[in-house]
Amino acid sequence: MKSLTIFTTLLAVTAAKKCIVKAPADDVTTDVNAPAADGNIASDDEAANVDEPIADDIDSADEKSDAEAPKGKLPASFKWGAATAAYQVEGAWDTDGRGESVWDYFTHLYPKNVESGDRTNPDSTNGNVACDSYHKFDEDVKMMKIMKANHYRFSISWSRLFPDGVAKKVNGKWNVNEKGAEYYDMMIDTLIENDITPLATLYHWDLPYALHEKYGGWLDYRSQDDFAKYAEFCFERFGDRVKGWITINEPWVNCVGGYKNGPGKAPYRCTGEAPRKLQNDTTGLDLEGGCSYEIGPSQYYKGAEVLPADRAPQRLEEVWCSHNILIAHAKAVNVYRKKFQKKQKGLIGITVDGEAQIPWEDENTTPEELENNKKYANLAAEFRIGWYSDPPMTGDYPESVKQRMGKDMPVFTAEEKKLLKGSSSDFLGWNTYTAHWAEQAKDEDGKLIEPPTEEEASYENSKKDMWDDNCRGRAPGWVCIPPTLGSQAGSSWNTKYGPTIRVGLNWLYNRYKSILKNGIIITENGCAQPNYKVSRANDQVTIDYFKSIGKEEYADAYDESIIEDESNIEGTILHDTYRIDWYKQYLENLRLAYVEDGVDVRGYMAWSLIDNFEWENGYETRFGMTYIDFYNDKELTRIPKDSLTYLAEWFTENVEQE
Ligand code: PNW
Repeated sequence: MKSLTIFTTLLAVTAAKKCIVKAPADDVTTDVNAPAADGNIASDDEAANVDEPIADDIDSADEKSDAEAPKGKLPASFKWGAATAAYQVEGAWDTDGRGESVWDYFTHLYPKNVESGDRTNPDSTNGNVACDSYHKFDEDVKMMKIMKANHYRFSISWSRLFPDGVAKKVNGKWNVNEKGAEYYDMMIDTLIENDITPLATLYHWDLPYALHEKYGGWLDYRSQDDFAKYAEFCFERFGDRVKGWITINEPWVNCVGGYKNGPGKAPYRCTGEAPRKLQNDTTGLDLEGGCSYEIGPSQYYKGAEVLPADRAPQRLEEVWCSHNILIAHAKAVNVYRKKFQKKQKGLIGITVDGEAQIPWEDENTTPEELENNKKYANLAAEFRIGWYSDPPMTGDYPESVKQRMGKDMPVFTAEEKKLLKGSSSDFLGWNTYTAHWAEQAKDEDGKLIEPPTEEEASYENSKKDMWDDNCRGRAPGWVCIPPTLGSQAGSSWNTKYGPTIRVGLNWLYNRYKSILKNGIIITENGCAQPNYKVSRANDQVTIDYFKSIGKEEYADAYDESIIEDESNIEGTILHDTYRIDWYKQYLENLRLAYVEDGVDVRGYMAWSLIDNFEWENGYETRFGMTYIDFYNDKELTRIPKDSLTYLAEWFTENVEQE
């Protein structure tokens, strides 16, 4: 295998500190480069090798023994599996009494907000049928077996259990849609019979539409208690068998995608006064849908002004969505801890997403500038990840975010802080896909932009001096201007750069290791292969850039031969070499984070088990390790891709077998 050099500067390296640390999840004592106190990965000064242990500051005796030592493996207890989400796979949208979620309602209202390759097919722009896992779960289990999964991460559809979103227990009886609950009983039992441990997510973006109509969903503080009640039902009903709970999936994507960057994610709230476009033409492959005004009267917090129903999208919506969702998470955890955890002995945590941040450098970057960019990388990570991961760990938002947001930042009450603090201390879920470069932004004349002053601090100014992206720039339509950090995968926002998982694991672990009891679980990682919509073969600009800084191997460019060929399923779609290389790079970096850096990482869930409804990208972007022909195959036959068996091989070679 071609060796990848981890170059120090990209890892925001500080001086090497060598020490002996106990490997977290087993009894092996491992020689590691200890993570530095500033939140950045600690390594040696010079190049290190991804294939072999980081070696540069290691004396020759160590080098020799490292070279001869068997490759460090992950422990037998390592959680290994794949992930999906209810709305993306289940289908059966109105079967057995299921209620509508915001995804049902808004994809039906604005089908043009979803990409489709066949608009004559009314199910191509929504999750009405999807993979029909509601009826074909046995087929999914077969795929898990091929990859040798010992865990499966799935999500529960809130509106399948409580069609109007409101869970109530009256005289000892829940108002649950029993048929819906039986579906999850069946799933959980089937998994256990197959020696696969269920890892259940309570909320993966499919808010009951009734709550959106009633009070604007996450924009209203009442969502917190409704979520906690729904969670209570799930613990009570399924907690005898489910020992791993994830409260919320990716609050950032849910809130920023749904309440700001519209029309991407339901409920299609867009920043400011973006003009409403009416549902009309449903032909063609584009994204000409609209922002939604359909929303209930909301109060951001108790006692706040009541915002009228059917209003245009407002400033700060995603900030308040995040605030309420984080408190909702903490309230659900509180219910679990108080009523169930002791008896059921499960673990509970949140899953956050966000790019690891790599300080920008080019051939003109001075050492001082690089130091400054490292600071900005940490700052960018605090905004992108810490905003969501700090509250459930430390009980509050990062200082940097509060300072820069000023009076626009919601404030947790003392009681909320208490609930939040340590609410994800059992474990932290992290979904990792891509990395960003970060640096202090410059104006048109090349002068550094200063951070906002105290008076200037606001939502709009909070990041005025910060730049971070995985492309050097963005053209209209959010098209990437190279160079890019890693090669362009099949989604515009996603580039393949394996070290991101190692950098991010170190950042998170350094920040929370005194709080985390059972480490970090990678709850999602994966890619869509470059495809007819998003690809960039022979990316010479990126190759030249990496050459210019002496790190050619990081260009990771590809040629046309790996781009998915729609007319030939037997070709690059099933023989998904780009995806295989993705998993190879990321898993190797995860392994190194564990054996070399001493990061307590306890699991890895690949996204995704099967091709599925990729939100605004519909069925046109495939993240699966299993192919499904959504448009032509009524049976929705599951066909394993090469990556599914590759993962089984990786597991056998790199995880201790019992
Ligand atoms: C995740 N980004 O979404 C979700 O949890 C999955 O449901 C989804 O299918 C998968 O990743 C692939 O998209 C993300 O822009 C969407 O950084 C966008 C981003 C990250 C995660």
